Amino acid sequence: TISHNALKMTTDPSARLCPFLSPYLRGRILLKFDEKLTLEQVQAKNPDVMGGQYRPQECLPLQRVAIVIPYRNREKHLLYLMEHLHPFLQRQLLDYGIYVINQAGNRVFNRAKLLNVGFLEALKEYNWDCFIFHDVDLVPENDFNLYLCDHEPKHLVVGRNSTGYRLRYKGYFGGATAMTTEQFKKVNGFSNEYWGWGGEDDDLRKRVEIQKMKIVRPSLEIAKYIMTFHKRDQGNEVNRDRMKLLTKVSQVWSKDGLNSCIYNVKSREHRPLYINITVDIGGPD
Ligand code: UD2
Ligand code: MN
Repeated sequence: TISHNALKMTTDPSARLCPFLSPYLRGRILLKFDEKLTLEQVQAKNPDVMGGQYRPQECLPLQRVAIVIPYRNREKHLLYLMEHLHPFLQRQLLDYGIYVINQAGNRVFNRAKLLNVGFLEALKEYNWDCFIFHDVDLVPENDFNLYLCDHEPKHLVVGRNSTGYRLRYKGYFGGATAMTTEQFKKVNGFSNEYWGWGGEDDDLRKRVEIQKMKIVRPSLEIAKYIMTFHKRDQGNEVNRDRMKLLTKVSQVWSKDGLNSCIYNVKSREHRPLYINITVDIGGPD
């Protein structure tokens, strides 16, 4: 389903690179969430998104960006994110695709392993340069928060409404992060061993530090998000092993990650607004 437009454009001498700062950016927007919004309405507003992908025709995008969303049973959050993220990414003039990685069954949730699956599966479809690992319930407020990768791993969520728009703690690396395909391979992706809530984002930060990479962040003014209200989900209870796991990162990172990620894809569908991959990732032993 992926056309080879980008390829054609690179061989076309008249093709021009898209600007780093697109003229369509608007800055901070007051986000509204309409209770009655439907998927059909969001689809109708995004006729140029096809099978979860979009690419501007007017210029050659700077990067091919895959957005990967760990998911189970958060329909409303996904709808709001689709409503806001598509126009946001289009204003940034990106060549992008949105992958929703849906955990099959009722076993304990594993955000990090789902994100590894998304990375591996997305690269089977297209030569993505940049990955944005993105919670389903976070909506960016300001389109100057560019969904592009940097020379170092980039943390996109500096502030959220629910925590007074402040960095939660020094080294915090959760919510939404941008890493190039190379950067993510270098750290062997996320650990697959974090079942339930918490710790997996700190584990990734440690992997980044072990590789002597440095986390960068946009300014607070720009990197603001709304997290739509939610309670802790069933099947995603606090992971009591997380502190213990975090003490072992330097010993296990090279054996636990992309190179040990075992899973079974149940279905892959190019829906109008996103690519849905439903996957069985097993459970803790
Ligand atoms: C924080 C982090 C998140 C992650 C988590 C600990 C922020 C903004 N986010 O989120 O990145 O590190 O702590 O694991 O700091 N999900 C589902 N269905 C479920 C459970 C989870 O779709 O049943 C997905 C969904 O994309 C959600 C994400 O996992 O946004 C993180 O789970 P959460 O929202 O319950 O955790 P939260 O808000 O504490
Ligand atoms: Mn959340």
